[in-house]
Amino acid sequence: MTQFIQLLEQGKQTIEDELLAGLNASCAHTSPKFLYDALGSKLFEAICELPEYYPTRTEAEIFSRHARDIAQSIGAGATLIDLGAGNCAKAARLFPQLQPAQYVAVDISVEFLHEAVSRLQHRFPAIDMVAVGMDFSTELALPDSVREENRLFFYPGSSIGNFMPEQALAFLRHLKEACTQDGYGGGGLLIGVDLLKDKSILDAAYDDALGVTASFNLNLLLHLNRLLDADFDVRAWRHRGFFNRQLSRIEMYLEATSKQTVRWTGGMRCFEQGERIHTENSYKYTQQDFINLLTQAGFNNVRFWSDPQQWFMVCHAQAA
Ligand code: AVI
Repeated sequence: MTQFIQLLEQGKQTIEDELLAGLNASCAHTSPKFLYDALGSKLFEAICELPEYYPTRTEAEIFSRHARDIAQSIGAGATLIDLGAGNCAKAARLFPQLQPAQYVAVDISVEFLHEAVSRLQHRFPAIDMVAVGMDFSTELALPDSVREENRLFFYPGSSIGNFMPEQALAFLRHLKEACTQDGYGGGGLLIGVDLLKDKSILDAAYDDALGVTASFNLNLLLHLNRLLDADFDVRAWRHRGFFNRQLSRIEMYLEATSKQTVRWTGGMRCFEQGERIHTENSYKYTQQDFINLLTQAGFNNVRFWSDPQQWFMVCHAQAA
């Protein structure tokens, strides 16, 4: 029977403190995790369907083209831990080839996982399943019912790109430790990584013609209004998303289109016309730079698969 477990959720005060520290900083900023309220998650799903947003379909092509090879590299009987599982669709496509012994779906709230994991358990009754609600970017202590043998962390979609490189390294190190804790070996990491490419392709992917990415970014203001009881006027802001070559990253901002004062619980800030809130980075790696990062984090025997244009790669790295 599937287990559903919610671990400690961040308290309202912690969330407010984090947001206010960012909004009051000289260069205002917010963590990308605040882009994903219920509407933000739907808008992100829509982004994944856009012609300009190549990562989702390119990664899916790599998985379907190389499924056998990837499954062989991993071996059967893994404890498949899906970080940011959402609708669980990406992991589910691997089940027939991979034949995991246990599937662990992890997302920020176990509520998001209920329907998807229940449906999946029905389709694959022989696989033991656990759904866990936790913020895995800050904490990786999994419940006792998660098997310690042969842990394979699955982190697709190039979400690793949303960490600063030093945070990405620290996160990868944590994953490596979580694979090998208590002397268990045999585990590893299966990860999707977006690769460095032409600026024009990257710019279009994060500033699409339909304006879906703009809506995704602007929706953050509605989320902030709810979280902070703030009065951001969405119409007084615009989306900016572009590739910064020097830092090898997409930068997303919300830019004030006029001078304005925004009020929130216990404070306010005056934004000048053109002043920005930095809402997301999305780092783009070269194959070699990312493999080096995995090695620095303690992983070894890295194998990778890419598409013919080399726009994206999927890596399997061993922990032991
Ligand atoms: C979730 N993450 C990998 C996406 C990315 O490409 O960095 C988020 C995103 N932001 C704008 N478009 C997509």
